[in-house]
Amino acid sequence: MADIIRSGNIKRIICLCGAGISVAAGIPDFRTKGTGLYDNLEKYNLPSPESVFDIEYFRENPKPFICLAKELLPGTYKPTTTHYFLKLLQDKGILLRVYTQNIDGLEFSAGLREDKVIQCHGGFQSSHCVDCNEPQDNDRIRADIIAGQETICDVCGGLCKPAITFFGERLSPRFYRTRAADFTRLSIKCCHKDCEEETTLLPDNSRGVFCDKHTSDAASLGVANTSISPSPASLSPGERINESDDISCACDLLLVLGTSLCVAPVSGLVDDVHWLVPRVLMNREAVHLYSGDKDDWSQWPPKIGPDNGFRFNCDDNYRDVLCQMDCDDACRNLCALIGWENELDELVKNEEGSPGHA
Ligand code: CNA
Repeated sequence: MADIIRSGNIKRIICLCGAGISVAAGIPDFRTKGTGLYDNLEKYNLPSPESVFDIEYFRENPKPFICLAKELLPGTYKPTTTHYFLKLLQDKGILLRVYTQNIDGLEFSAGLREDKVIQCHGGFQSSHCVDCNEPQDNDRIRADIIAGQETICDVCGGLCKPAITFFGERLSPRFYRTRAADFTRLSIKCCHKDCEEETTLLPDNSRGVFCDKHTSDAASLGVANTSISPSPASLSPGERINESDDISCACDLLLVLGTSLCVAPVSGLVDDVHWLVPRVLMNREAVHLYSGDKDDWSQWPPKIGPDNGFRFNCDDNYRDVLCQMDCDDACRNLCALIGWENELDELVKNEEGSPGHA
């Protein structure tokens, strides 16, 4: 991996991150036994640990979430070596995007630009009422969280919360838009009749895709009548696309760091990259493993489904790499092999204690 990065052939890295990258900062992850946040919530007798992020449960009992939110409020923790590794990739101009499931905002504390980061599960940057959706004063919410009390909406009396995505809530439109652009890209024309705009298609062929201008028309369109070929809407799942079609890929390396990949749809991003893109997992445990033999590799794109996953131990593995260790060590080792260790050290040293960090 170090060799191909050093060669300069890698230009658009996507990093997919989870709670593990912030563990060294002192923020426990969710599922590590004995130290995870779920364990710390035991006193609330939650029906299941995930209930803390369940919107229906929150309406009944917001206290566990408020307790957790207090723990994770931005400004309390410092970024880790892994966060600075992401910054280094940005500085080198080879970072396409960071998809983080974390809500702690440490990517920004490390200096990553807003356009480079997708906070898949939202964050604390804004707040709203869960009933009437009225935007709320963030400082007020923050003060209430610190005081351990809920915030009541002035307009309708409903409960308010930061813009963190709960189970049962849709991820942001920005997540879906950026995913479509960053992952496997097939150059096709928009499905709208007479539109010549280029647009994107995800690898499962699951839906017709329209250019930005026509996305909102999608529901009302008779796409089957389009004269433009190939029309993704007319392809059945798994149908082979003409080999002469220009298949280009926005991402050329996927790094997956510190996540159990248990939460969809983010977990599915691993299988969204083009099948020739190398994938590296830097994690304490091997996760999201391929577990069957039902893939039909004669078809392109391969179907997205339970048969996907990392193929570390499979004979036919040609692109998946497992670095089973703490991600700070994995990032440092990789930097050492590439020859970037001093630059990483500089970043960690210079940024430490800079404004905004606790
Ligand atoms: P998770 O399910 O708790 O998994 C964490 C993974 O990281 C596990 O596989 C661990 O083995 C691994 N791990 C732990 N420490 C390290 C380390 N130092 N180096 C490498 N690997 C390590 O967390 P996910 O992110 O996969 O789950 C998604 C949830 C967790 C998201 O919705 C987050 O919002 C939520 N979460 C966020 C934070 C945060 O913002 N920092 C903290 C805890 C949970």
